[in-house]
Amino acid sequence: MKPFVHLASACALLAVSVSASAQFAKPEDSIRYRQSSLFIMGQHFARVGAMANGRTPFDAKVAAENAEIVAAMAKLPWAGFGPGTDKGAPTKAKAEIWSEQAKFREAGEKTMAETAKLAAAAKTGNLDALKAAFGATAGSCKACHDAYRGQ
Ligand code: ASC
Repeated sequence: MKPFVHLASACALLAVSVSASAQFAKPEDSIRYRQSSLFIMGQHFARVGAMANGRTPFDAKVAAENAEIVAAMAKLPWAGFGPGTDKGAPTKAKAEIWSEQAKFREAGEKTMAETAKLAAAAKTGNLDALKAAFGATAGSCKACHDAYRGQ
């Protein structure tokens, strides 16, 4: 069962990567694509975070809508890190992304998993569940940024 699950998710990831990378005419487009999807993800994640941290009143519907967008956006950036896209436009992406591809892919998969859990938690309407999932998701963002995002 387990190897099959791993294989299935690897295939799913590959399918996303292949179909999305085929759209990119040049490295600059890949870089813009990954930056754009991460930017949109960050904007919606911040709205969830404002509620999780009590800076704005908790509205379960708004939280769920935003978390849903975060989870959808989290699927996209990875296809934008294809071979030869380490330069071509201003980018903070570190060389380790391409020299440690298995580890980078794992970090991406972790973020996709955590954002899926965030969306599920938001759907329950339970603020404590949202707070816990927000913290775990932020941790996965930070781990990847610490390892793979430069200045
Ligand atoms: C955010 C955001 C990130 C993460 C990260 C977590 O809100 O835009 O990139 O949280 O800062 O440490």
